[in-house]
Amino acid sequence: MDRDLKVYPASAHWGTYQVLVDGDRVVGVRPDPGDPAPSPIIENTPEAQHHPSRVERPAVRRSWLRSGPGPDDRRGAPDDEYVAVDWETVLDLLAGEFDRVRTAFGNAAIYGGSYGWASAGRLHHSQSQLHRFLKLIGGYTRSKNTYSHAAVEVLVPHVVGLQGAHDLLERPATWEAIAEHTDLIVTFGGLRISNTWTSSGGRAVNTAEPGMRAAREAGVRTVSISPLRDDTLADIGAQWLSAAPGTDTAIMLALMYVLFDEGLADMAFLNRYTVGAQVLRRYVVGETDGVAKSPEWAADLCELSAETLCDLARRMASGRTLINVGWSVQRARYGEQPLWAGIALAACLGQIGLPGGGFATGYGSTGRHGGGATPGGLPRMPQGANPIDSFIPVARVADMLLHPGESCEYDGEHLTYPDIRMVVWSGGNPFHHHQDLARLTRAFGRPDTVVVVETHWTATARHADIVLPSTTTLERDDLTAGRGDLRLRAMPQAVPPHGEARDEYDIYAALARRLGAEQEFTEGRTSGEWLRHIYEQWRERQSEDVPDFDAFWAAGNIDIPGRVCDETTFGDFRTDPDAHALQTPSGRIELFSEVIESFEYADCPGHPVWLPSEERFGTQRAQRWPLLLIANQPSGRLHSQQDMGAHSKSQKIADRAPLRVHPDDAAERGLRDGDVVKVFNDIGSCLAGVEVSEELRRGVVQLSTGAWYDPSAPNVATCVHGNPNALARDIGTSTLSQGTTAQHILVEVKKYNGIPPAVRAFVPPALTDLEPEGLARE
Ligand SMILES: Nc1nc2c(c(=O)[nH]1)N[C@H]1C(S)=C(S)[C@@H](COP(=O)(O)OP(=O)(O)OC[C@H]3O[C@@H](n4cnc5c(=O)[nH]c(N)nc54)[C@H](O)[C@@H]3O)O[C@H]1N2
Ligand SMILES: Nc1nc2c(c(=O)[nH]1)N[C@H]1C(S)=C(S)[C@@H](COP(=O)(O)OP(=O)(O)OC[C@H]3O[C@@H](n4cnc5c(=O)[nH]c(N)nc54)[C@H](O)[C@@H]3O)O[C@H]1N2
Ligand SMILES: [Mo]
Repeated sequence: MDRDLKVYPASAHWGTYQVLVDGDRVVGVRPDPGDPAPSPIIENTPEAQHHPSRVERPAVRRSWLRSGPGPDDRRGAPDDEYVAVDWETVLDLLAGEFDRVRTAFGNAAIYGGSYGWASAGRLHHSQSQLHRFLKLIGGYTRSKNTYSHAAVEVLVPHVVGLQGAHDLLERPATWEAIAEHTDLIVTFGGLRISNTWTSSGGRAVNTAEPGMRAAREAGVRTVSISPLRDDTLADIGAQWLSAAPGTDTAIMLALMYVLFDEGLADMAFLNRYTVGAQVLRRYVVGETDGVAKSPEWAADLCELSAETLCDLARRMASGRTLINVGWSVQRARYGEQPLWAGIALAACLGQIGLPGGGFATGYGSTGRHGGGATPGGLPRMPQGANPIDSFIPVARVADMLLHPGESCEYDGEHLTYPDIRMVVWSGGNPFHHHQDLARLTRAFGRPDTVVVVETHWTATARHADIVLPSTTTLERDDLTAGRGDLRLRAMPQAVPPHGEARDEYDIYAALARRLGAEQEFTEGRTSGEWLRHIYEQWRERQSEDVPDFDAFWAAGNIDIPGRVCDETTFGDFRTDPDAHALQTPSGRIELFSEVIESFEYADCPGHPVWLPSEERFGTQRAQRWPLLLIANQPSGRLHSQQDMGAHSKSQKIADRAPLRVHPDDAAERGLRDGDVVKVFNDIGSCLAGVEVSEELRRGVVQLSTGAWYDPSAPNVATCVHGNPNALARDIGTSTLSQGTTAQHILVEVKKYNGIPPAVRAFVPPALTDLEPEGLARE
């Protein structure tokens, strides 16, 4: 069968694999023979590559073409029409619009934050191309931090310094070191195996799953604090503590209480390596506010018994313990607190800086954690400087668009939202990733012009005035590696571009030409010449001998030189806290931060505290919306990418995203496997398909992110396909980091009676050819 098929190596954020090509078409995939634990997500690729939802030609919204730039609340209307335009015409139009906006309003009126994961590939990385272009035409308003872990990025540098925060994210101890040294992993948010299938840039081989298994075989025990049993692999035998979501900080404070109370806290460590331990201790034992953060106190909140918490604290103090805070836990209201309390708890145990012990964040969140580090960097497109200093914290995008001129507090800064006239998005899908999607639609109605560069007609593309078709990774030559990866891999083009799709490099080069910045953008190189150039520049920076580009390309991959496999984070600091002082004001771990205290934020004071989120069991809000929806990462794909692919499709129930419901909650509502339900609250609603499951704690329902937003039947639901962000509140973690809080959503669920409307998310909008009267405006 394979005889006539060509086989190409492919790399994606979900790993490296092979695509099977018949003529111009991708007809199959198979795992890379060298990958011990390939991900099933690769199965989505063949269908997604040639799907009717691909953007085939440049398209312009008919009403924008007719009426010109301006606010328009019909952006995103399901019945909106587009006109197909040839490349030269659309590039002229778009260049004219860039010029109009920068001349009339200044470059800060262009929002180019363009958050999103795009595709693997160091040269054709979508945001890198866009940002380089925007910087060269005068700059743009940018976004700071990520949806993934904004609270880590903003809070943790205050607590352990910038380098410390960097090391936690980029150089955590390897799984091998954990296997050798760790007795107990206590992980808040599990170690979700499907999350380790992906990491930015992809990985040459998936080492996380084998690493976890090897650690188990070496005797490492795991306690998983999580609402889902299957957040850990069944066969690593983790103890599952199904705490109420959003109560991790209370649990950690109670564990500290036991350590202080029973004389198990390492006072010598606290004195030598931290500041603020006494402030924290007084708070924990109740001297500050009259509330002892005892196990009994926490038990009411987290719904684990006081005894369980006492036992856990003693176990943690009796051996080498690694505390891991998954990123989900901070993707919630007051998400800074479980991070800070987790660091404080690890400090009380006195094991920070010991191999296999201390604090970590991100094991089980991506495949990269525990797989080594590449401090020598990777090949990259030069980025240049942004002449404009306007920015927003990334998850405040709807606020910015809706409230120009209003202020936003963030990490000690007073920001003023710019008046955005033009939004340019490439390589991201805000109608996947942002919260309160109906509100986001209103926000997208405000600018004069919205431009989206996409491979597919996502909901975001359907909110754009100008849609430009991008090639996929299978349609261009590139190279990739993830951070900490074993090998740099060639990604040769496997099939011709779909329709009229172009590489983004060529799109921005053509726009730069029209805007007088061509030479600066291209530096006289084609994309093929750039590929060679960024490789050779990287090669020169390496201290070891590395093959030249031609040898690399012919070999298909090379080992990445200078990889390090760390045993521990903060090892040097522990050895000598003066010579290796942290980059904090005190040089120590700040369990109390004068800087944060000085901001006077009620939602993030100067030391870790219990702040009760509304989005929790037992709150007033929960009386109306009694089920806590966990909007975690999908196991069937990366975010919204390739949602139409075979593997993702195989998980749908009645064409919709699967909603897992505990048997008792299902019985109370008369729900059975396969039912279509409406999930709703005061923000919005969506339809989903029921899967009754004992893998979750009672009261929790799970609806992973990434079903393409489908607002085509607004009388039935905000989204008929099952995107949880139709129901998520658009509110920041706190004033400090303003991260997204979308992991937790209080909802109610009821059976949908009757025939549910068809899912139309993957049906592209009506596209007609430009009429003879052309571009004349009414
Ligand atoms: N409720 C809730 N919401 C969440 C989360 C959550 O836990 N709960 N998690 C959040 C997190 S951690 C993240 S990181 C975000 C992720 O949000 P996003 O990163 O925005 O999600 P993706 O689906 O990966 O979007 C990438 C888009 O880029 C497009 N694309 C791929 N390759 C190319 C290319 O080469 N060129 C161009 N132009 N486009 C390309 C894809 O078609 C896709 O539409 O979601 C966040 N949203
Ligand atoms: N297959 C796949 N893998 C992915 C992604 C994807 O889209 N698909 N996205 C990638 C990205 S961009 C990121 S940032 C990471 C995110 O990595 P994480 O944030 O770690 O992943 P999530 O799946 O959102 O959450 C993991 C688990 O945390 C648990 N949890 C939720 N709330 C709480 C809580 O309050 N307390 C406790 N103790 N546990 C809780 C849930 O049961 C959930 O399954 O994943 C990456 N990996
Ligand atoms: Mo993320």
